[in-house]
Amino acid sequence: MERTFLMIKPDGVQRNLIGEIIRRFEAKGFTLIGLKLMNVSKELAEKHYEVHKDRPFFPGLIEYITSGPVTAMVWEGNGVIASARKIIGATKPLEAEPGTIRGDYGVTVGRNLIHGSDAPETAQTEIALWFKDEELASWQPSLTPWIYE
Ligand code: FUP
Repeated sequence: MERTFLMIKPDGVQRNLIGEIIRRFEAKGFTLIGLKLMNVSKELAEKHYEVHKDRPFFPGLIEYITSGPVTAMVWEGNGVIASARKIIGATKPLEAEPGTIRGDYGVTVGRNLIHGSDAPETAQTEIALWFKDEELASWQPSLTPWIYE
């Protein structure tokens, strides 16, 4: 089963969208296997966004991510990495389709509510960066036979 790392950013938490966002992935049929509300250190934020370290928006991005608690999550399911990216929508919320999280709730790229891993390699790296093995639950919800053939 594939796994991805999702993080509700400080704006999503402050705007009381944690439940609404989790609901969308639950309703789709994916399984929540890791969940924590946490403050993010500058060091962790910089590691997570390392690929962007030379971009002009990097300092503002780090300030935003460390400005208040985030909701770090690991979700499991067939095709969950690409599917979660579709559910999240385009990076710039004004370009994100209505019906996506960013399309429904966001306006600006610097407050785009949620992060989702973009590929299997980044999912693996990000899960290892944010979670210890023992923080992840391995379980099969009773609905699984009604979601997968
Ligand atoms: P995404 O994978 O959709 O989160 O997008 P990126 O990895 O390209 O960007 C990571 C984060 O950098 C975005 F969520 C927001 C921030 N960013 C900006 O603030 N300005 C930009 O021009 C591009 C990205």
